[in-house]
Amino acid sequence: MSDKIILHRRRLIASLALGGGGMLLSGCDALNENTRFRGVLGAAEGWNDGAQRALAGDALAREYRPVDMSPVFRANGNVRVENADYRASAARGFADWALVVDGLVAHPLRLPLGALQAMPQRAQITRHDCVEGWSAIGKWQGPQLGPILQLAGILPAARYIVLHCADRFGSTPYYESIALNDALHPQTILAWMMNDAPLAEAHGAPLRLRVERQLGYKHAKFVMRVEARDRIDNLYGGWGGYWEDAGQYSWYAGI
Ligand SMILES: Nc1nc2c(c(=O)[nH]1)N[C@H]1C(S)=C(S)[C@@H](COP(=O)(O)O)O[C@H]1N2
Ligand SMILES: [Mo]
Repeated sequence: MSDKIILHRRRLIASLALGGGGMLLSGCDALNENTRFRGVLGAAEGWNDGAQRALAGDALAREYRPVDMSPVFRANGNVRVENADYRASAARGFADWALVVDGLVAHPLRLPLGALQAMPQRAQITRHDCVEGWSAIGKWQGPQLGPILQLAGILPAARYIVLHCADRFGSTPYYESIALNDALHPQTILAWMMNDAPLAEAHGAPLRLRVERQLGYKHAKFVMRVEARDRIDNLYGGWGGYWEDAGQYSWYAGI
C-alpha cells in the first residue's frame, strides 16, 4: 500500500521532470512520513493538464517574434528593494533564496532558484501594458505557476493565489492576487529570466509573476511567497492587491 503511494509520488515528480528534485524534497522527510499527506499528493496526480486547461480556458495573449522586442523596456514602480534580508540575499546572488509556496496546499514547499530553473520552462514574448500609458514587448522565461501549485497539492478550497513581494511603499507591502483560473493559465509563469538574461533587480529579481492577459500592476515583482487562499477580503486592505487597496485600480485587470 505505502509502496504504491510512494511510486505515485515518484511518478508525479518524474512527470514534472524535476532535475533539482533532490534539492526540492530534501526538507520534506518528515512530511513523507505523514500518510495523509502522501494520499493527497497521490490524488494530485489525476489533476492533469487537461483539467487545468478546462478550468483556465484556452485564450492566449498574443505572442510576438524576437524582432518585435522593445530595445528599451522601462522599469516601473519599485526598482530597488530596501528590505535587509532581501539585500543580503541579493548580495549572495540569491544562492540562499527560496520561494515559499503555502496556504491551502497539502504540501508547503520551499523552492530554491535552482529547483525553479530545473522545472520545465516556458518562454514567451509578450506585450506589457501599464495603466500609466506605456507598453513594451519583452521575452520572459520561467516555470508555469500551474505545475508548482500541483506539486504543492493545492486543495479544492483554494480560489485565489496571492503573490507576496519583498518591497513596500512606505510601510505597506506590495502584494497581488489572481483568480485560480488565471494562475493555471499556460502563459502564467514565475519568470526568473527576461530578454535571455537573469532578471535585473529593477524588473523584479529573483522572480516575478507574468500573467499575460492582465495589466502591468498584476505582474508582481520580487515574489517571495505564493499563498493559496479561499478568500482575499480578509487580507491586508481586503481588495486583493496593493493598488486595489489604495483605491487606485480594480482587482480584475483583464486586457
Ligand atoms: N513588487 C512589485 N511589483 C510590481 C510593481 C511594484 O512596484 N512592486 N509595479 C507594478 C507595475 S505598475 C508595473 S507596470 C510592472 C512594471 O514591471 P517592470 O518594472 O519590469 O517594467 O510591475 C508591477 N509589479
Ligand atoms: Mo504599471
